[in-house]
Amino acid sequence: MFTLDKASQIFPGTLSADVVPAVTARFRLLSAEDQLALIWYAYLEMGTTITIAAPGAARMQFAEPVLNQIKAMNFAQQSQVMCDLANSSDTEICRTYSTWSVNIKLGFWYQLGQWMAAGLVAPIPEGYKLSANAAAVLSSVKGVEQGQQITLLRNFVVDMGYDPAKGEGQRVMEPVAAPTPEELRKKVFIEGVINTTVNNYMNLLNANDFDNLIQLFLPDGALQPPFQKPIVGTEAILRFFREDCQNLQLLPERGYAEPTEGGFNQIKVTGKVQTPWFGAGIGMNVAWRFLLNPEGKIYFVAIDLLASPAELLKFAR
Ligand code: ECH
Ligand code: GLY
Ligand code: GLY
Ligand code: GLY
Repeated sequence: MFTLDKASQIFPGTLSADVVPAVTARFRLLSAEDQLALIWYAYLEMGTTITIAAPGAARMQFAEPVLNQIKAMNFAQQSQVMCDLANSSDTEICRTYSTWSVNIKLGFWYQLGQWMAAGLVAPIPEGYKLSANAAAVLSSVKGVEQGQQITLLRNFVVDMGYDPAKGEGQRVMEPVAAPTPEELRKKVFIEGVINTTVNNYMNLLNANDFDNLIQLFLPDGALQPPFQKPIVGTEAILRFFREDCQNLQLLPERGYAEPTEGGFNQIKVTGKVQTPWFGAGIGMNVAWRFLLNPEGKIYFVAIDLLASPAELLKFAR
């Protein structure tokens, strides 16, 4: 029968954007000063073509005490805090940072970026010169498509801070908003796939209806986000949905379904995903690889960030 390991290998011809983990690994080897400057330059450059949405108050309230603490510091102290975060030093602020959900971390840096631009928080020193390695990493970041760029930035931000519990500790997340009312929900159409579970998955996730969405999964089902290990079991998956997946826009385009052993079905769908941070400004090219049991419950689904737009049209096994 299917094991998780075997399930994760369905549709092995799917090419994901390996450049993301590769560049992330090179970034991690840089000094804290280089890391911060590199992000600043990349962020400035991206800002010339796309707009990032301001995080809402519901999210920012959690970061506010630390943000105010930083705002009250002098430039030297502020620079130290930012370097500590990049260095994953064991400090109070680094420990607090690590308890935050991804979107709170992003909101925190969004605010610091605004304050850096306004002169309220220590800027990257004028004339700062990136090391040769950092310059090479920056040029790699600039060279990839935008969906891959924001994935890199997000990785950089997620990796900062100091977590003594290694992800097992208490998590601070923004409140979960009410699901979209039934009458306002739009339904997806997927060319080449007629499958209730897959359509429900897309529609329920788009409506932030996580309590119904989780019912589509088997109790020991798994979901594998891009470049991550599978999240196993409905309790952990539901927590991930509530913490990390609000207001995503899934735009599946086409797919391919076929029966496989034991009465299971494997279904690959490709299309785009938008994050609320950039709205329609950035469509990430993704594939969903589903493995459904004979009753149509999800045993496994992987979400891959695709290497290139050409992957959107590839359905061979
Ligand atoms: C400044 C300089 C100093 C250092 C720092 C700075 C600030 C940086 C800032 C960066 C902001 C970056 C942001 C990035 C957002 C990226 C979002 C992404 C979202 C991807 C989502 C996907 C969803 C896929 C999924 C699907 C499913 O079906 C299941 C769930 C799930 C400049 C001050 C640090 C401010 C805002 C990449 C792909 C489709 C798996 C989630
Ligand atoms: N945490 C997986 C993603 O949002 O990309
Ligand atoms: N990972 C969730 C988001 O980007 O909004
Ligand atoms: N404004 C960005 C977000 O809600 O994720």
